[in-house]
Amino acid sequence: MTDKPTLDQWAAAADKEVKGKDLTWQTPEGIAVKPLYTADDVTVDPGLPGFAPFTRGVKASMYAGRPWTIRQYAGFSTAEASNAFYHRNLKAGQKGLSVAFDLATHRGYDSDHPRVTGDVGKAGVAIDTLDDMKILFDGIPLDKMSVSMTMNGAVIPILAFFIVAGEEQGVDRKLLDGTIQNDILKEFMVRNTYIYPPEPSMRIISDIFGYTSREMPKFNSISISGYHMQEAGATQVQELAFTIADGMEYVKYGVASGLDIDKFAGRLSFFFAIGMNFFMEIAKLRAARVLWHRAMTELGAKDERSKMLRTHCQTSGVSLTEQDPYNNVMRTTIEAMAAMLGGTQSLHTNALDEAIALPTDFSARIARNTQIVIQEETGMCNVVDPLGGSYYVEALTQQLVDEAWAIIEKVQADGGMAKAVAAGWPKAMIETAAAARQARVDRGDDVIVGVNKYRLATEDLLETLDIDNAAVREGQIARINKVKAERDSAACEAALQALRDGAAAPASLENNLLALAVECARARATLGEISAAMEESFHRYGTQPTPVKGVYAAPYAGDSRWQQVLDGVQAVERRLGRKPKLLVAKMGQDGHDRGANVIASAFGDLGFDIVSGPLFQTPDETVVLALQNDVDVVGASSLAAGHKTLIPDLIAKLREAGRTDIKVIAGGVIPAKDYDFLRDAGVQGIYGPGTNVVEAAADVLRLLGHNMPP
Ligand code: 3CP
Repeated sequence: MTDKPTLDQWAAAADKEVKGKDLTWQTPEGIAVKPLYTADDVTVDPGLPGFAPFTRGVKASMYAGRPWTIRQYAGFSTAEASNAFYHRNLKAGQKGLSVAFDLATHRGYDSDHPRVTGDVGKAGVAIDTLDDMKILFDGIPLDKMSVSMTMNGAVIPILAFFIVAGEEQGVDRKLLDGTIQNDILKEFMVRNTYIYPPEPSMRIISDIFGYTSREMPKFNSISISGYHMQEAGATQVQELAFTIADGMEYVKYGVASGLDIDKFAGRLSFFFAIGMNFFMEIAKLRAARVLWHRAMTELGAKDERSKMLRTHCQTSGVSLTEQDPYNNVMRTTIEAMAAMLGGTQSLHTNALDEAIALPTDFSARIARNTQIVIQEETGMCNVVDPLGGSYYVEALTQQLVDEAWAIIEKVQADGGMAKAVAAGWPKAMIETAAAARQARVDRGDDVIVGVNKYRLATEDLLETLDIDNAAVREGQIARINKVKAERDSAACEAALQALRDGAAAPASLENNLLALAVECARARATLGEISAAMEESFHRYGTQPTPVKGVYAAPYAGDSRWQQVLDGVQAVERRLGRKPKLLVAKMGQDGHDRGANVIASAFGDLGFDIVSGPLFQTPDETVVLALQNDVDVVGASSLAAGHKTLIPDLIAKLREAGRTDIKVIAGGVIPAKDYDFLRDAGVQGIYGPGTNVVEAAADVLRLLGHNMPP
């Protein structure tokens, strides 16, 4: 009988095979992943599923008892169109609903508001009135179907409409089942669909906790979201740490508002992104449960249900590519498997065209069937936590717990997440990670198949969905006018006045903003009116972007192409007598600023003078900023489908101002089929997803008359 080989013998054998090459992989979170894990690496017993700290899952039987909810996030144009889409999907095997609202709704504007002409019905459904909400759920019993609503800014009017829509369906509030995202801290950090400043926004959340814990015991009052952090470029450790820290902050506010922790904590839920780092994502969900259990124990929860982290997951949008888009089906499948192996409660799988447009019926079917195939064909659901006990997964889980807890402790030492967000360091950490990732991709260090490796010489055009935004807006405005004409205006005004008074007064049971807004919804006030009533006391919040410096440039030290572009910028500078000036503009209600910030950072590192425009500008405001700063180029970043309305408008206004010399370029999520339209409108450079930023800068230099070599 031969002796059992030792670890040293294995190391020697492996070393010989690879001729001494170091096989340790440094992940973006700075974790050194070894090529082999053994029992020696497992330091903590993960216990059993259904028992604290729930490392192996929140239910004892997990998917063997009930598979996760197939919950596809969707909504577009009108309530009628979205309702029809939901019915088709439910018939085809989807199990729960998840509503996407348009950005006008998110930001508390009715569709007739002049600031939102480019946003209505794009990237989600327009909801202005209770009538819209009733149509959205027509034929969908709100006591039987669990409905998730991704809403953070205009959370009070949307939840009020939902409650009254249920009421008018004859559903008792106690039976309303679902989730509202209601997670404002991450909006200030990464997603930017806030309306009010942080302090009143936190009051809104406590008021919702208070109302739902009394009136809607089955409803999940928040979905504490790391998803958008990862989308904005956060590493998995950052996503994990800041999400748990956000959750702790909400619990502290709830308790400070007078609520008993165990009365509301059981209905807090979570939401994570699942990207391509397969085992890291599995370990992340397991680590999240351990961390939440620990955090809630520290915060004084007694009931085990208060300490149980239940989560929704969505496969990663940023991992999808516009190039060779059928690869996205494989990416999403791998990510869906990570989500289920990590033990998610609910899952959205992205459609293959989701990097560039809203899903079509075809792409939505493939996305949904990705989950159905895993659930019904593979046998994967029959064993609880099948990776439990994997040396690698257990070791990684523990490592993530430790790394994330260190950040959580730093947040706590700084006075909690609200203070950390106000200080800005979590956002800066995420933006630094995003710029570093972009540089790794542009340099080819991180491979993206079909983008920076194995790129196709010619791409087939994919059929994508287009929304006739003008028609949707007209229809919405007609309905708003009809509702206003038919309602009892005195009763509506009285309800709105009570809400105004409630917002002006300190938080209390009588001044619960959701309860007051439910009265407004019953009286047929619009979403914009309800939001404006609170805005009178709370005011509207705005922030100024501050791009990070030097992070994008760092890995390019000694790179010859980088130097060529740097030289080009300097040549243009000599000719102009000043640095070339780029205004990075964000128009419309689209708050996705990762792309704009990465461009501002990278172009700044290359020597451009950058003007970072504030979020939510109108084309008029952007022109004023361009003229005031006398820029050479305006780069419009668009990720929410407003490009066909807002960018041509901007160019027209620049022409009116006699500044046809200012070049306009566009970047972001812009489908290839819109390129000709934009070029005809005067756009001189278009940079879609997968653009190499250094090459984009070279292109801009050409636009500025520099003879830039290819
Ligand atoms: C579950 N149940 C079980 C078992 N498993 N019972 C017995 N045996 C089992 N094995 C029970 C649960 O206890 C629960 O009942 C019921 O079945 C439903 O299960 P669940 O796990 O609670 O699932 P679900 O209702 O789907 O709720 C999932 C969570 C919820 C809790 C995560 O918050 C949710 O649906 N979130 C979705 C969030 C979402 O869709 N977000 C979209 C973001 P009880 O309740 O009675 O216990 S889209 C954003 C996109 C980017 C952007 O923002 O722009």
